[in-house]
Amino acid sequence: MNSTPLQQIVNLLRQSEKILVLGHQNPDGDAIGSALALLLALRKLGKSVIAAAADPVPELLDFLPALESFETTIAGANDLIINFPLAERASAEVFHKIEDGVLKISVRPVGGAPFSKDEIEFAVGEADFDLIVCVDVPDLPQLGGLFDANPNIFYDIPVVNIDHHASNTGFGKVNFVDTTAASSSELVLRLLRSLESEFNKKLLDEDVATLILTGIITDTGSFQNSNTTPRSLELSADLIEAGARQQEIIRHVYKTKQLSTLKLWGRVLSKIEFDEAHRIVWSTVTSEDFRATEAVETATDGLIDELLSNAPGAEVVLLLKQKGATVSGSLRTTTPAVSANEIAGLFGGGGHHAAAGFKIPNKKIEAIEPEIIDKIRVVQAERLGLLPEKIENEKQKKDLKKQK
Ligand SMILES: [Mn+2]
Repeated sequence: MNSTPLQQIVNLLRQSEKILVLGHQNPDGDAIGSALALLLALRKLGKSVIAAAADPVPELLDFLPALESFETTIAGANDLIINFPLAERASAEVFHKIEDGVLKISVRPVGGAPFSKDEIEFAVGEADFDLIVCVDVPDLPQLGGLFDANPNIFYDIPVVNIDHHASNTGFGKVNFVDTTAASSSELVLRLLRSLESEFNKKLLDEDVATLILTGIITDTGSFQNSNTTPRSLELSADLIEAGARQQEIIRHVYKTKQLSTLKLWGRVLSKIEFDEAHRIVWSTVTSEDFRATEAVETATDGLIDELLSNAPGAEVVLLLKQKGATVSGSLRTTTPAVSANEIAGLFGGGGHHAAAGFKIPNKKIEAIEPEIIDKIRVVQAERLGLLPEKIENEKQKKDLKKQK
């Protein structure tokens, strides 16, 4: 086949009627914006579309259009589903145990009468799709619970892979992967333009434009990160012309913060550390920070960009977060000479050249922070030509700078 990935995707979408659009777990503005923009556009073409990611939409993004169509589960092909119509009951609790080789499920009404046998309906789950489109997903395990619950559908149903991560594994039947794009949303916009000319139908309305612009704005840190390209600015101008609600996006994503979030950011920014010689800036969010401020986990969204803007002279910016038993790291680099993707790779992670991340299970930040910083120091020392025993010496450091 000598057609481009974009043409192949257009053909697959033309042939498909029931389409599943998936974003990565812990979905961000780019994953959600891409998925919902595609969902709205494909529905305009008469397709039946479901969009999903393994985790709910962060509170920050609850202004986005079409959110009611964003699911956190898809019915598995092997699932037996039991429906309990709530009727007058407020809610219900579910308990289960396995006893003598029998799975026993109890359903207890909350407020209202007990359930009776004849109220209950049985159904069989079926993953009834003829095409899967993954957006902003570097590899299938990044789909999280959606992949774990339905691994077979990714072999039975053709998969389209639309992404911009440098670490993308090319897992699709068709791979539209462009690592020079600042966001997956930009790639979705290019796809929508192809679909518009192919079907001779306008797909880019105000809601679709707002969703795509959200992806671009969140992945470029509102055009502040070094991954911002002339193309992302051009496309954003087109989107605003098409009616994208840029002020609404900025207001929700950057200007509205809960008190608990401000307290958390204050704590994290007050313990910011700067290794001037190695040009590394970092800070940490410990379990104690979350506990003391009562902030939710998503309160750290955007915090790495705040570190970045508070770190002139830094080439590597790192934020370490404790999430349960796991330490997760977000990395940004400010010069093309240092790859965030490569540094994240030292810790089993990956991402883009200027932005990447990693996860280290079963560790406490306090225990692992020095080791992580030391490894990054080694990378920087090598690149900057620093000799380990001399870096504490201010004078020599300045001399080194002069020589550059
Ligand atoms: Mn992205």
